Amino acid sequence: MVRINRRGLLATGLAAMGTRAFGAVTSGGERLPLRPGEILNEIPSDFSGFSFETSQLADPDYFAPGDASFIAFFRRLSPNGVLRIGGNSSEFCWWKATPDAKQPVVRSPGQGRADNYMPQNFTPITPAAIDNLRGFLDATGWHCIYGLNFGTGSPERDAAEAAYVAKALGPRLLYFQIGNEPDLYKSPHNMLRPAGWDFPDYIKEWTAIANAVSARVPDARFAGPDVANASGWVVRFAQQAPTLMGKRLVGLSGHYYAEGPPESPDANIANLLKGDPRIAQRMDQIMPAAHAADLNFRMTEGNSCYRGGKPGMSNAFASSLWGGDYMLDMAARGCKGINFHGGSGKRIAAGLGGKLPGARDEADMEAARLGTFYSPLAGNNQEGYGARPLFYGMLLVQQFAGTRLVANRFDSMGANATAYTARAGDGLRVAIFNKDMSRDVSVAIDLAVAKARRAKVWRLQGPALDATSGVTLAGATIAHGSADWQPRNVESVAIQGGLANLAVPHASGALLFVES
Ligand code: BDP
Repeated sequence: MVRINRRGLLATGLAAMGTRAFGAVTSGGERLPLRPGEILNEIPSDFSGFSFETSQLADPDYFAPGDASFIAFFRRLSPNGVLRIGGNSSEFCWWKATPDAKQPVVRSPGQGRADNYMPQNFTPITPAAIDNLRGFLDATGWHCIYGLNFGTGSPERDAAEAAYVAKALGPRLLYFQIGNEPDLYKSPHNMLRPAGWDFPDYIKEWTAIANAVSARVPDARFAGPDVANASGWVVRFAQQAPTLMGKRLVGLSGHYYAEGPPESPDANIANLLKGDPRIAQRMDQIMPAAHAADLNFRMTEGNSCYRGGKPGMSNAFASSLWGGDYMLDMAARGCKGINFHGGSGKRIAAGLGGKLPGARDEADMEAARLGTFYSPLAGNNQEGYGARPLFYGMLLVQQFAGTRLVANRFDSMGANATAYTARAGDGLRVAIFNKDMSRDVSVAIDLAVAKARRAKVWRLQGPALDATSGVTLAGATIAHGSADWQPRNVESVAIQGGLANLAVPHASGALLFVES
């Protein structure tokens, strides 16, 4: 087991491991000294993933083994990613085991309230959808996290659904989650539980459902608590759930939305790229509890802006740089996976009580039809799929799958730029996100320690931060429909005296592959 150090924390015995502080500076350049002995995280092969609303399964052909375009995009991103099913709609979906099964009668106090952002309409999920989901997972090579209904479900109904899902998905099922963002249940926007309901009530109800599921699914596994914000709940869950569920409890989870709501003028590109202190605050709370419980933490649902995203930001080039940086920042803090939320605007809006507040006009509505504003993929099984800008950031990060993220001491000299470094086999990977809106950086990367011989670079580029098309990785776009893509522009970077100098213009990213 590799010891994981918090970012910025110097491992003891570093000198003994043969590393030293590299102090290279080029004239006016930013410095990137590596700390290859200080391992921050082993990035698993299934680090990347998508998150979709459970209600997408209402169309049993949405995830289907014959949807070549959708499958091609999943495989383009990763041969072994994670598809998480959940979201607000998971709280209003019901298991329709047979054609004559009756929709359960559920009273939800949020019904009819303008300030409520929950579906309030019930969606049936049928065995055919789950069978197709299995075929889709087999065709993509992906695994699934399946969310059960806590808000309006019952232990019996959840157990019946889980029994079918576990059997149909087989080894493609990673684990179940129960409930979506339970820390928000008592808020007026949600109202799945009354004011005053809190974590002790949650863990009691959660355990009752988990036990009912375990009775029907002997090898059932669970993760949680899939909170919206409350890192304190993740800590308490890490402390209590293993005692209650033993080895069945296999992971911790939580969500993250960077900005929102979309109507707010503060939800803008400058703020998105600035970085968010809540990330460190939450992870500094979560990771010690995760380590103490010997559990991994996954960010199972999130994106650039809640309530369906903000057009011109969430579907623009800014989201490529934000998404790539966010994923590696989380990895550097110990996170073991990221699922960006998406899917059709119709399903996302329905999951928000029929609202999509980001949409300003017909063009926005058309964009949302193909994939809500923050969705990494846009399309459907008739028109084929295409990659949104966020997908390109994810594809860059995918090059870190299976590597060991190591520390560095990047000095951006005041520019809004970040750098991530990893050991990959004999070589190194270096990602630099220059999120600065005006300052170019020229980074002196000290590669002496890697005895580097050769380095090449892929660029992450777009016409402008608010451009919703024209994004490229390594000079190439990902083809609509087929997901075909291969690097077109691969620059060689000279290494002199152990230093590689890499210019990264403002509003762009770079991924350096170093061979030893
Ligand atoms: C989360 C919900 C998800 C929504 C998303 C949003 O889990 O269903 O689509 O927010 O607001 O809170 O966009």
